[in-house]
Amino acid sequence: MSRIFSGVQPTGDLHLGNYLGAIRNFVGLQADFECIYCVVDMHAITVWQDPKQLAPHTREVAAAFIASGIDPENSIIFNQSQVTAHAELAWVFNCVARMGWLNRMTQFKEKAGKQRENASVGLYVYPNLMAADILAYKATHVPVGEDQKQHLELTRDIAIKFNNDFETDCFPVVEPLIFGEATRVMSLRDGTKKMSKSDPSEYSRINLTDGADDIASKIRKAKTDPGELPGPEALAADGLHVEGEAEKARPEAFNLLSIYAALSGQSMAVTLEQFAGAQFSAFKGELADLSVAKLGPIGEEMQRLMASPDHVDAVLRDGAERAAVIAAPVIKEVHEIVGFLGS
Ligand code: AQP
Repeated sequence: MSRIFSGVQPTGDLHLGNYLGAIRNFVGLQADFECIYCVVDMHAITVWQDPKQLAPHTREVAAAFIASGIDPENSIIFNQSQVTAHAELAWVFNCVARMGWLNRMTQFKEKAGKQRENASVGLYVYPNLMAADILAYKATHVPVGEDQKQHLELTRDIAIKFNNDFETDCFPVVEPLIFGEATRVMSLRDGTKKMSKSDPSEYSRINLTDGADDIASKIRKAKTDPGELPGPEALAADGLHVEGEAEKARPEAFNLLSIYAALSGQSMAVTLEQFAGAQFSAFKGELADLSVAKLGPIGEEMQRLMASPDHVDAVLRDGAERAAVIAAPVIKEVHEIVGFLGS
């Protein structure tokens, strides 16, 4: 059976982008794959995290996984720092990956920004740890949002170089799984920036734990433009996606429409047909109702789970034990291949 690995960082309030770009897709994969879903707390500390908040944030991601429909009996849910294989393999990959490869990573450039000299070394080698997360389990498929595609390509490069350098077929070449509508959800305040946990504006994102009033008010205040809603004429020749120039001209409008399409489960073409020529005020009302209907039950279940931290911690402990059993022979194999004495 093919194996899935994916992770979410416990860096703050989980939002609609994390849900539509990642967590929602994790749920459906359980029927066809052996799934390992990780709360990547070691990735989180590549930028400063308040130690008092890291554990509650870790539980929040685990709660979001379970509340969204990931079954901890079948799938493995755990936090990364409980399984030492991630750090061990990441060191080996630090010695396989090339500086030139990491220098090309756009996420580092975006996150480090003008503070490059002051960024942590961990942030720079973040993609090597991500490769270790995936390959410690020899996962074959990785569901990610569009924004993580470049890191996944680096994982493939590391696997290929490791196999070539050591003349082995130890690691599989992983495939990204990128899903349908709204794989990149943008900020509600600026349609050119991705919706993100670390955006200082609460109004830039819909949190999974937001109540109905907050969801409605954030959508009501979402940035739009003075026009009416576009129709199917905005579609590209493939009839499926929005044409690039049209999207660039009205990023906020298309972001809200693609959120509607993703939450309703209908295509962008049908959504454009439905709202062609409508006023934003009417559309926003429908989007708010749909968002509350889809996210409300998940948020309530998350709150219920987070009120029982012992239960969530037990799920994470059990998952870590099961994950460690899968990773142990892979680490042993890597030690032997590299030539470490005492393997
Ligand atoms: N805006 C987004 N649209 C679609 N998918 C998204 N993801 C994140 N933001 C969006 C997907 O969520 C998964 C988990 O992301 P992460 O928490 O590991 O890291 P991130 O991509 O850095 O997420 P954030 O929210 O932007 O966090 P911060 O602010 O801490 O950096 C990934 O699969 C990602 O693609």
